[in-house]
Amino acid sequence: HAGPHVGPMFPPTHPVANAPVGTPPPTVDGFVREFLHELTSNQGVSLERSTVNDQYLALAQTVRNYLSARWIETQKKQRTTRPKGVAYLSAEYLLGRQLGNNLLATGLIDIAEEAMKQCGLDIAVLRAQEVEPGLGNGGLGRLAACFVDSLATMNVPCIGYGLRYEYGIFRQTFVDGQQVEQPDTWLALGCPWEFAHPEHAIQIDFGGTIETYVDADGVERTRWVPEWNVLGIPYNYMVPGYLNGRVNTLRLWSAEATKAFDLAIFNSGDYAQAVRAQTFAENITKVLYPEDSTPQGKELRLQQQYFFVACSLRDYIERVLGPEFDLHELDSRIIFQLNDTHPVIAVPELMRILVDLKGFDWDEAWAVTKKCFAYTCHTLLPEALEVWPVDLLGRLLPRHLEIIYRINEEFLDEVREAFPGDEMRIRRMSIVAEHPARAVRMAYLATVAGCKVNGVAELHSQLLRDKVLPDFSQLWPEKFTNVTNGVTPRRFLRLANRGLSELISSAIGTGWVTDLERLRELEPYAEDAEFRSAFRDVKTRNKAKLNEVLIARDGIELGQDHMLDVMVKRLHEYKRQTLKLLHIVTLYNEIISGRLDPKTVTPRNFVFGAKAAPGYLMAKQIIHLINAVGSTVNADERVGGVLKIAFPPNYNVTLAEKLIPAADLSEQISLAGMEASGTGNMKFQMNGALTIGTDDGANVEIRRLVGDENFFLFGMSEPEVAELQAKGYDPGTYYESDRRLRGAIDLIGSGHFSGGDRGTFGSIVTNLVTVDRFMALADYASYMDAQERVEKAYADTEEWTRSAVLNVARSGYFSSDRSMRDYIQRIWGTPPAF
Ligand code: F55
Repeated sequence: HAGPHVGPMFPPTHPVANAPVGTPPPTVDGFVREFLHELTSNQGVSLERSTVNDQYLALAQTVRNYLSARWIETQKKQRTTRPKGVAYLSAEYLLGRQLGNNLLATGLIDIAEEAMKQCGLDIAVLRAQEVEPGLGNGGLGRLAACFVDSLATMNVPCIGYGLRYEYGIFRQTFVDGQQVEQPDTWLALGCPWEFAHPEHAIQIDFGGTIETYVDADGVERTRWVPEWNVLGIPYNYMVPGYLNGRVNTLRLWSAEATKAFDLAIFNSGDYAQAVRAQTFAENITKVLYPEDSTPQGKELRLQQQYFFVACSLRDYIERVLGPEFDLHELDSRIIFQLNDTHPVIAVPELMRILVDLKGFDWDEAWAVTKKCFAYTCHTLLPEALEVWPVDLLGRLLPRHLEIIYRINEEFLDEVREAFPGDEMRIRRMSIVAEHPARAVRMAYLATVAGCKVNGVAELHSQLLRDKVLPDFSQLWPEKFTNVTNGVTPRRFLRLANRGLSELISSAIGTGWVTDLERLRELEPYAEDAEFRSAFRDVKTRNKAKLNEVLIARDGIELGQDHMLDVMVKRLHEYKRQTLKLLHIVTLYNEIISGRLDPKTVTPRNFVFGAKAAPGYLMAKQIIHLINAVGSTVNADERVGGVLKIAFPPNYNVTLAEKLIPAADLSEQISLAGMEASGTGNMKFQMNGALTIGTDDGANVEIRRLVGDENFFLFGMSEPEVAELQAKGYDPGTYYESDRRLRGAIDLIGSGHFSGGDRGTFGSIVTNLVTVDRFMALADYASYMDAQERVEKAYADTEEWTRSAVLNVARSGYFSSDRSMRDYIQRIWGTPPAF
């Protein structure tokens, strides 16, 4: 199963693997000394006078010192071996807290804990001080963070390129149950993990015009005469491999005003204007756009995309490869992996560099470019596919637009040749759409330019071929492939669930941390009553820890000894948080109307976590409804506390690390054919939760691996959805014919959860009964059935635990290490290139 052997996969390690070569292994005393040194020299305070933030920063500095020596070594080695590397281009990295991960990667967890104890400090308190860098929206950004972790751990050279947003994903608060966004000031107390390099600033141009001229050889050429520019400042972050001594780089770009730009204005005497120029430039990396499914066609967003991609290409070509390198061989040293279409403007940028700046002729440049990019698609929703209006693109990047036109012309000639006379096909496939307005379809550009196109789970890749890009997969079937997503077991099992990790290691050793398929060796332990009991103890302790966190964080008290049923993910209609609500409201309605005795109901905590895009009104109303149902049900004495609903605000990576290890049941209930993959589903499985889910995204593969008897499947399959859609879907018929469903919807519509006001949730109700784009009502009955099966199964504690252990044992496939092996094999080219 291991696939190609990538370098020395997990070379033998120093006891503290990321300590500089030749240095003695760190000791608690040494660690204390270095910590106190950092506290006094960097924070300028004594231990007695220091704040928790001082202590956190000094501890982070101490760990960072251990890593930086290996980081420098990794780079030095790469400068001599010159391996082919991956440049992962992603507008988002949802990293989560760094301190715990870096302690784990260096093997310093125990030493640091003891050292802090000797200083009279609790390391848990220091770790809790860190504000996570939330530089992403959700699954796509977290995937990028998992991938760079895996590449470092697998000893694969990789640079992650992205944007250093000053404000990451907004901090969510609830006011009267409604989402209110607060700015995420993650840098306010200082970020000890970044290395700023203003001396390596890169100038990036925008706007202006293009002109033609005749060069020294009498060849007519084009050049871009830009109108304005900004500086890109690189901020480097260390990406340590797990106990292997490699430290890769994540390079995030921050925008500043260029000197030339503001000096000119200063000299003209307009000081205020010069300051405005500064602000204008800094705007580019000010804030992460919080839309995760409907890209905002805003000029600033395109500026962000071009800014980071142009910085990254220049950085790799000029600084990593250097002026001596023959760019005809570019693909021998790099593959640019496009994380969705956000970085696709890199394609015309590379063409511009090669043709306008390096003197390549067009065909030569295109031959190189086509080999250097690969494209990963993360969606199936039509409204999520990025298109850029031609007038906007032409205003900001006139030369790039011209290059895109030429790429399109030559591509359409190829299509004409393959399908003579098929003008409809030409129009369908054109990179430039004509209606409703002229616009560039970025997914098409990525598909034309990429050497490979992949989806993120088997079903998704199939639907990508058949439904999103059918003409392209017909033209180039070999271009299309699948790489099923994965998650890093270091953060989401070893770090987040120390209890389970230790239990696993006591049974099968520690090899699983870097070779997750070895969890298979746990299968026999599912039959071992003692192991199962230990497994339950771990869950119970994780639940207790979660309770502590939720009380401290939000004052939320969960029910004791309840099943923990968790639905955490972005709020979107296709993910169907409303279906989950209909289940809860049904149980509640049956109880208060006397048809269901609460004493016969399995006590359950229902935990939600979800941010809504600020402009997505329906999603915000659903959040409001979850909170309203929560406060009503939790307060209703007739329920007797058997149903508890908790919706802690501001779900993020840090909270995920607390929730997932405590969960019994994982809710993965999207309409089949809508969730590209899901990655939360994998994290829950890995931590021993059972899944209730549809046949969607990676759920399909999870169920195949764990077996039907260990998975609660419900709902229509994707072909059944398509069929119902085709014959015409009418949610009203389901509403009319199902008493419990009608009861639940009517209760919401009655104002029961809104102080008697029928208007508050009126639009949710109307939408469900008349439109229901994602067919929650069609899957309701099947979902309720599946939930009954869950209740029955949960009642048999031993059987449930057996299933939970098997879920863990069969989760090895979902390590992002395996995803990275698949990318290497199917997309990037196999070693020894790396
Ligand atoms: C962010 C910005 C824009 Cl403009 C569009 C989408 C997003 C985004 O965050 N998408 C996203 O998270 N997609 C998810 O990617 C995951 C990783 O592949 C999948 O598991 C998940 O199914 C998909 O929805």
